[in-house]
Amino acid sequence: MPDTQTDFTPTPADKFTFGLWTVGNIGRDPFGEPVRAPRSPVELVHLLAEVGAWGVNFHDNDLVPIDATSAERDRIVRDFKQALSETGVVVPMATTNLFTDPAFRDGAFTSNDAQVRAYALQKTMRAIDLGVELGAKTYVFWGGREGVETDVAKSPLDGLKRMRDALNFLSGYVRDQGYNLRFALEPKPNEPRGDIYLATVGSALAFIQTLDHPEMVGVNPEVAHETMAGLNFLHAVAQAWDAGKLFHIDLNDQVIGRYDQDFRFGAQNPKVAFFLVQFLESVGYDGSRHFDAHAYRTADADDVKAFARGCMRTYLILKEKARRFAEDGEIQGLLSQIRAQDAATEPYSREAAQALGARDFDRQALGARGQPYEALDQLVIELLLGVR
Ligand code: GLT
Ligand code: MN
Ligand code: MN
Repeated sequence: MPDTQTDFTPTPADKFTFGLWTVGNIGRDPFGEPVRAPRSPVELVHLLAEVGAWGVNFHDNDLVPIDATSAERDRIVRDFKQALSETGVVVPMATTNLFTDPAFRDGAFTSNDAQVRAYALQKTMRAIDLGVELGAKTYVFWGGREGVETDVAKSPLDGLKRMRDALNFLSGYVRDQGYNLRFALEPKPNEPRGDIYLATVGSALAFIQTLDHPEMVGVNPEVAHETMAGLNFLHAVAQAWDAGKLFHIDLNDQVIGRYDQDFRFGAQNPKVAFFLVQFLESVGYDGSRHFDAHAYRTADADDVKAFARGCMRTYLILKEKARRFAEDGEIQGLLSQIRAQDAATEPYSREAAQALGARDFDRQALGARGQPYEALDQLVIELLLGVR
């Protein structure tokens, strides 16, 4: 039965990555202490290699503690590089922790304190240097603390201006250093701030066009974040792709209306995950498939591996389902039926406008036409449930 296409074993070509903070999550939450022992970056690289991941991503302080001396930094980086070369695990993406330290309690790039903003820029320049040294080509900006609990604290226009100033400064830095690095903004509506600036993928896409170097900056949409906002994740990803801005993606799962859950990919909404995988594979997205998720707090060390394997396996199963969808005669027959009345929209010309103005439409006949979307959707459900 299983052949090379259907044994669901991850390969480097799948570009599956995890952050150190994902498989390294120790299960702390606002109500409870850690439940899992911390593991070193070296141990986590070996764990990722064991489960078959291609790459590892990190925040500066996932690797090097914020208070490390430069000698400690050098030793940590040397050991980490050795683990990478022993395992073949690569570093496609890096980012900065601008949210844990109390200095960032009122934001980093958008703090009301210019010294905090300057410190955040310095910390990010150093973290960019570290990421590039380890091979990162994408640099993520998740502004968890960039926001407010009350709008009396800060004008949202100041928030936007300060974000723009910071990104312009850092684009200048990357260009000046000659780094081959692109930025990916990761929107989120709330948590940990009451309201985070640039709350959705759409907001980020519009904001990017106001930057000094928009060509360097794209987005890193996360399933859970758009879902928290009650939005359709596939539509957000499609818009990013359409704009040439899908530089990275954070895959996980989330129930609408709940706290930020970061569940295993496909754990909650397999149908949503299916259309997402089908989209990424069909358009030819060739970036990392980054699982920004963590195991349930109930998980022990073995269950963390089950979590990581589950993310990748579900992706590959859904990719196989997408292949079957494309080959399913009944599904494709209904799709052709739906598209039978389709034709390209004629571009504007005076003649085209005149012809359209003179055309007769049978409005009642148009309104009387139905579409077999119930039948088609049921076939998708049956495909996903494994009976076709
Ligand atoms: C944090 C957040 C994620 C971001 C990470 C990058 S950190 O865990 O919840 O969505 O991608 O900063
Ligand atoms: Mn998240
Ligand atoms: Mn994320």
